[in-house]
Amino acid sequence: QQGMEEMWDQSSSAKQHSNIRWFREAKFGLFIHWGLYSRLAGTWDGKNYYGSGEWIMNQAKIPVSRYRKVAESFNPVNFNADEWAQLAKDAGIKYMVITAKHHEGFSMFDSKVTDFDIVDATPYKKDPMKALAAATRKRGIQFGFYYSQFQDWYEPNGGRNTWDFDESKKDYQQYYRQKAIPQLKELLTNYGPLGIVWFDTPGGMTREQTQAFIDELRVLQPQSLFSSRVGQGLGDYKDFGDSEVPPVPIEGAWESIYTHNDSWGYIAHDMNFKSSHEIIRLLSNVASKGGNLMLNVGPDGKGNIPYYSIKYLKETGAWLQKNGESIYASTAGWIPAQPWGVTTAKPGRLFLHIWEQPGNGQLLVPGFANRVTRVYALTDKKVLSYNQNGSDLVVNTTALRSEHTPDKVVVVEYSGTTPAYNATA
Ligand code: H79
Repeated sequence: QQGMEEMWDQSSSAKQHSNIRWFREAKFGLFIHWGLYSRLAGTWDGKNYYGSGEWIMNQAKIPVSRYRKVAESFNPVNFNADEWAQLAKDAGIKYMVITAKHHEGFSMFDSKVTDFDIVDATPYKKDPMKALAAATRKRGIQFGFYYSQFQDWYEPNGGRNTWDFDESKKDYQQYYRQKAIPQLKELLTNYGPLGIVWFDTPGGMTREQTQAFIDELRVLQPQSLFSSRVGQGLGDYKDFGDSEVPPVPIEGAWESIYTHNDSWGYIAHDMNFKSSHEIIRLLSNVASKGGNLMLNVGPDGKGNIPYYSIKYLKETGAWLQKNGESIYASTAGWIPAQPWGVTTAKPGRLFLHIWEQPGNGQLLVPGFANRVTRVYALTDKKVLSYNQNGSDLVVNTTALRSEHTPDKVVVVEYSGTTPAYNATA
């Protein structure tokens, strides 16, 4: 594995993983939280919990002995890998990351490391990840696993179960050696080439140990990207905090992650789904800063993706069908957010994502010094008139008015080199 250090050491931000390009161009990912918590659906002993469904074991302080029994009634007979992958495809999704193991400690894949896994502990007895890896690959969608590498509330030496186990007696290194690393090796061996390994909430390791942890896994799949939540400033791309978009464009590869409703894991009483309008604006907003949006859905314990997630994802896909040119493989817009919306860019073109059209139709693009050669609506190529006064560009958008989309895209073609980001525009 000569030359691997150059390939992946993001600690000096100038270096990039050699396989980062697909990720940078992808722009839209689907995150899936699915585990035993999905079967509990936010309710334990008759009490409803809010927030994050995947935290119910922690919130209700459910003892391992009782939590284990949840597996006996986890039987996702409606799970259909092709339907999930096709939904992702129809939504315009380019990569999918699913929870192989969340903090609850339950493995949603066939693991020889433990019997607390979907094949050994549930009546379902099959490995849904095998089918999903195949179904996504068939459709050209990059496939990846979320793996909670430190927290494991099922294991005496795993992170953060304080209600069953004594923190002071924990040996985290033993947990890493006996479960996390062997399971990650299973995931990196048994499911074909992975696009991403998505770590979360690191703990108990120094920078050197984190580096060694990465080194040991990297050998198995040098092409796979590791998320920055592996910890200690390492990883191949940057993940911001949950539901966070940076205020200004950010260099390098990065991702914002959002839930579709208010929870990652399925909660039956959480109906606060973002509409397709909100998703589309979130997507263009994140793209306008140069990043990817990975949007999460939480399938239920039977394997059904919630009705509103299907509906709004498909609507988002329909918009992307017509407007994807302004999103995929775009870079951050060099004009900052305006009262009417945001911008994304490609060489020689600036895309105006018009969320709110000015009442008189006259759209001001400040700080536009390059000579404009053509302005047109992206979907129907209808040419729009414009005026350039010094560095102000004013586009007459009245011809756009009949369209009712959450984000009407206008393309501005110009000559000259791509301007630098103009924070004051
Ligand atoms: O997988 C999702 C979260 O479960 C995980 N990261 C995303 C991708 C995550 N792990 N830790 N945290 C997020 C931060 C912890 C937040 C908490 Fe709470 C606040 C834990 C307890 C209070 C949220 C609200 C969860 C339960 C109530």
